Amino acid sequence: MTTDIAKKVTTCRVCGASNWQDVISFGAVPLANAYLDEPGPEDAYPLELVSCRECRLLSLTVVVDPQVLYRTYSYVTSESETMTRHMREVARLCGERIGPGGLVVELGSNTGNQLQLFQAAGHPVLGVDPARNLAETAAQRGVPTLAEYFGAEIAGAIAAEHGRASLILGRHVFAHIDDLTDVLAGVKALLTDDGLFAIEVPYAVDLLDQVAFDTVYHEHLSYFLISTLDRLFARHGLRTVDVRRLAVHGGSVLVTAARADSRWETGERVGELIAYEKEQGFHTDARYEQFAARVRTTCKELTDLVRKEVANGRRVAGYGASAKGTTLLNICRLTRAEVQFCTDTTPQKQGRFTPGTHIPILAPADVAEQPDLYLMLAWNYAEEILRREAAYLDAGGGFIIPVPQPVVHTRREARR
Ligand code: DWN
Ligand code: ZN
Repeated sequence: MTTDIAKKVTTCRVCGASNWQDVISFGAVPLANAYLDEPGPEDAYPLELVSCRECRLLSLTVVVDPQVLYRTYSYVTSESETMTRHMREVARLCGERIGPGGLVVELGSNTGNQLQLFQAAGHPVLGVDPARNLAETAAQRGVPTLAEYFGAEIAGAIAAEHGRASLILGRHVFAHIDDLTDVLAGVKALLTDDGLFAIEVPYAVDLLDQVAFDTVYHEHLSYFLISTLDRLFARHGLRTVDVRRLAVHGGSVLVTAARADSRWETGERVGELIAYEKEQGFHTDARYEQFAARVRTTCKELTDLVRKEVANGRRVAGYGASAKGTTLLNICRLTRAEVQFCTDTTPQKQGRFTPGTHIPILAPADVAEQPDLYLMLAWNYAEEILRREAAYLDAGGGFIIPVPQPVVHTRREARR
């Protein structure tokens, strides 16, 4: 499908091959963050995963125009305990390596929370984020932010005005970018000779192991293995220096790279994970076939479970109108008939409706009567939410955690 808004992927954005394995097709799905002011007709685009047989990039088959996806963006970096702790850890890990005083540039800097931590440690900072609404909020917080898409041209302009960067950071943004060549050319233009490029991306190993199929939506164009990223960096004159597995967003990796000829040595974890991916079959068609089968099972079990609870007179609502919730509700065909409302702490989402499924989104404080069960659409924060909602659980409430296999958590039991 090629339209003005969605263009078909032909060659692999990492290795240039066009030898794709079809993994799974979810049909046409609306954009994950396109919350509606009123329920009504919406555009939907094919949501299909393919795997490159040359480099094992897992990719969507269409690229939706980033001007449509990101110019105004409703996802605001979470200020939850989990995410705040995590961002401190990222600032510490990266800060330790680059030493004091160097410029830190963040791509997809959202409202500037991460950069504030670098500012507090004495670094000059600059955010780059195409969302004008978010860049404005960041600027009000004292985080200078360019409302632009990062690439070679912008990188040159930044280097000329601010000097070169000791660290270029991109948390959950690299997997959203189609033209990786332009971005990596920008990285090379902007980094100091021994500067570091650090990205945090969902790890394809965790996506498959956790059956986290709901993290597949049009914003996430790529799902990376370390071996795939390593190959990408090498193609562009960079070298992987380190990798750390992280629990955030259902399993992510913080991957650090530097210029191929820089002083940095490559840590052991890089080779270990590359070997692990091979051993575990992530370079074979069979591993992706198995994933597709598990997705179908999880989806069916979840739909059956929710419908059964509703048929038994239980009231079900969604907890967190996340982007992945859009995929989950649409793929499992759960609509307002099953899920009466969703709660979400983000003011920009409240009073609106979920894409495709048209479920009203409420502020948590506006829930008049708690449902019997919450379907946890922000399951990546499950631990924190279960702790925070102790009173609701004590009063007999329950949470359905949808992946890897749907499980109902109540005070009395965890059942399937
Ligand atoms: O890459 C992306 C990731 C990092 O963030 C994006 N493309 C979009 C976004 O994905 P998401 O919307 O699935 O992310 P979250 O952080 O899992 O979203 C959680 C949602 O739930 C937010 O809207 C906030 C809300 N929430 C809530 O209502 N109560 C979250 C928590 C922790 C809560 O207690
Ligand atoms: Zn490839």
